[in-house]
Amino acid sequence: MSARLYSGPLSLFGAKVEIAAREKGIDFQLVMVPFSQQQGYSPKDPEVLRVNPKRQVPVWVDDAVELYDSTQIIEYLEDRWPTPALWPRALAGRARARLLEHASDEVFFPHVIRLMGMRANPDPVDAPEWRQACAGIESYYARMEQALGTHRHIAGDEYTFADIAFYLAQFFAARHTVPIGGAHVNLRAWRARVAARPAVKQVLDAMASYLRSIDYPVPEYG
Ligand SMILES: N[C@@H](CCC(=O)N[C@@H](CS)C(=O)NCC(=O)O)C(=O)O
Repeated sequence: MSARLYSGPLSLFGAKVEIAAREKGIDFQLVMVPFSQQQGYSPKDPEVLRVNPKRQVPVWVDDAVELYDSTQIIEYLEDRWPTPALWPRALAGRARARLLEHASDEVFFPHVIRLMGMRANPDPVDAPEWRQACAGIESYYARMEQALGTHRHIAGDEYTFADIAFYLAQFFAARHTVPIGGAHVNLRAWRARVAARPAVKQVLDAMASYLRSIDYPVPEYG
């Protein structure tokens, strides 16, 4: 049986794995679990419940392994399908790319999650928590703009999992009103470079179609 990836139509972490698997040309089946804006991930997919005690997507199942957590899964994909490599070969570069992938999920994205949580409030823009989350996103953009400099990619010149993670995270930030501003010329050029990759385009186009199908706005993502 071919490998299966359980994901959701608006799952950043599922999309991270899907892009990585497509970049590597892996033969896998994408299973979109039940999801709606109103009900969230309900009912939970039985395979997700069986494999992941955290009851979350993404879940990866193939003949050799059953895995959950996007970072665990991409590490396995890299070991099992090493070409094309999505971590740098050199030790320091590899460590830096891993840290940036982690920071995208655990430092940058939590600000976006805060914005998502406040959207239901009558006037979230007035709340100090809203302004703090926006400031956190903006200061991360400023740091990445500086760090990127003339490099082609987030962790140096090679395209890595760190690019995939941060590309998706900034797309969600843009969806929640904080896109990369025009002053960040390096970051915007990087965003266009990553968006042009066929694997990224395929996954983002599907996410954008889903958003349009439920009448949600789609930010500029190229
Ligand atoms: N750290 C996990 C996060 C996974 C996660 O937050 N998944 C979300 C969708 S993007 C989910 O399944 N949420 C449903 C729930 O928590 O019940 C990863 O990297 O895979």
